[in-house]
Amino acid sequence: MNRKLIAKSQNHLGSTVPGQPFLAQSGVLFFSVLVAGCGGGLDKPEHTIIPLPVTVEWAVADTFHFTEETRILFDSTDTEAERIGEFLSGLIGNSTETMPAVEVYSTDVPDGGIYLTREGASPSLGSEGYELTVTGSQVIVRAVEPAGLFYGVQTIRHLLPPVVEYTAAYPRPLFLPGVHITDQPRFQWRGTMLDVARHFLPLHDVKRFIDLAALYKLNRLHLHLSDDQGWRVEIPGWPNLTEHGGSTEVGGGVGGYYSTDEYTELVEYAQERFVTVVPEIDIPGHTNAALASYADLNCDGIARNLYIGTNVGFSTLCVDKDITYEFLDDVIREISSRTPGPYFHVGGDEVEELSEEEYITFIERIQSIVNSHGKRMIGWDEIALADLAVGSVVQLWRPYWPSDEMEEMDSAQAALRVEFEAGILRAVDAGATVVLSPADRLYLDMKYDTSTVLGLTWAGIPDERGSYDWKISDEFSSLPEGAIAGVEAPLWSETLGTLEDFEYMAFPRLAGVAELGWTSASLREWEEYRMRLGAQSARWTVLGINFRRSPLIPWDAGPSEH
Ligand code: TNX
Repeated sequence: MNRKLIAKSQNHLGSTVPGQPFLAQSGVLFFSVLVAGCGGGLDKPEHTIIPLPVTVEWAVADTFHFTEETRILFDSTDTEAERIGEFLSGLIGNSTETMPAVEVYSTDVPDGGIYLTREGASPSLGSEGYELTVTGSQVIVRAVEPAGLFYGVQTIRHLLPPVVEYTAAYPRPLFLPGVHITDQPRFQWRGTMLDVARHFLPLHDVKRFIDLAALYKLNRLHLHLSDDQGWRVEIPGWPNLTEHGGSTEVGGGVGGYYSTDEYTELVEYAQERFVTVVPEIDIPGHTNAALASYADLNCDGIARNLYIGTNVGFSTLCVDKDITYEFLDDVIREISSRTPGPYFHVGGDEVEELSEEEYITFIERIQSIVNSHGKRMIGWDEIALADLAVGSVVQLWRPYWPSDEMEEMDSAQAALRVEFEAGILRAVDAGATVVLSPADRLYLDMKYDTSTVLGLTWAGIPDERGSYDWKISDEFSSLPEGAIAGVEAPLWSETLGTLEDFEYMAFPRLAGVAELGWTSASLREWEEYRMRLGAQSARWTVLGINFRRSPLIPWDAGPSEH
């Protein structure tokens, strides 16, 4: 298909309808007739940008060609824009003969200029939005904050061919189609979680995961740093935690941990990609690795054996001992001091060895410790039992939210759901916000289908469509919109041993979660999305991602230009 046909289909749509860039009903029909010839619906996506931007207007007569004269420009005081410009220059340099120079902007954007600027950006773009304008002679990215410039550059990346992702053997011509995009996310929390406790991932693997998350404009990386099977971050003064507690993992393999320097390196690496690390130390349960490392943390004073199985619920810190709180104060202070983001995750899930009263008292005490170190507490949804402070965050994970299915449930199960909802709403009333990670939709460790070898099934088998094709505000209609901080897809690793395993469970679903968090429900449409998703395969292949070639997705789909 040549560009003229796209032009025609666009002309037929007329100027872009705000909030509905190209999915106007008639447009889809006309487009599919032109492209597919007959039958079958949409055969080629119009572009391959994920998450889908708010508005995309093509200026098809214009094409910006990268040449030896191409320069990336930034305002003299904007060091962040310079850094983002260097990133873009590196991408372009991968496939052209010369890397574009990154230079201070002086007067007018010259022909061949790519200008990254915070001047003149509309405040309505918010802290992560951007405006991208590509004409025949210039590219301009405007944003209020550096994050927006970074996301504008990620969109440019999606408009460029996959060859920019690696050092090409020989130079190739590169160009960008003429376009005007305005874009900003629906939710401020667009996250994923790595369970490095059940199986440890070395630093470079986590960095790679951060790179892949940033490509899809995800902005939170929750790290599950401790569990029964392993303690994964060094705490000064408590060396046994990592030396002994970090020495193994599920199945008995060699574990590992991040030194304080490595952890610092990781959070900085993430921050440079506008990803906030959310460290989790799961307490009071899921603590066998700590209980094996220090006998004093146990009520009976006897150190536990290391644990390499996958049961949950059997361990707890001794909530009656002072040393428990001295220990936790050290842990929370040390990690918080190395974490630039505002959150500290305390886990709080699946505690079977404490009474409800003991649990509540513990969580409230920990909340004040977290706050005393300048952080906001976040925890799994069980923490809603406690009195939460304004600014605390509840991460909803249990698939217990009331739904239509309740009509078929017995009354005890239905009552449990009503109570669950009431608990979360009570926390919201107290000033907490909610991150949505409903396990039946967003748990990336759930199998894709019954034949998937890796993964678990306890919450369901959400395939690519199941995790993407739902409306947050319909399913969680009783939650005030302002109370929903966003979405996060956890990747638990009981069954995942290597980065390849992690990638297989995350891709393609993580791209869908990114779009769920970024793009309004009114713009998302499964049939159109699966075309854009299919078109990621070329980029994922050159990036070496071990993704699942799901039968639901047309993997060879791609706009014919690139
Ligand atoms: C539940 S989600 C857990 C984890 C498991 C996961 C496996 C949550 C707060 N607890 O301990 O790893 O299920 O899917």
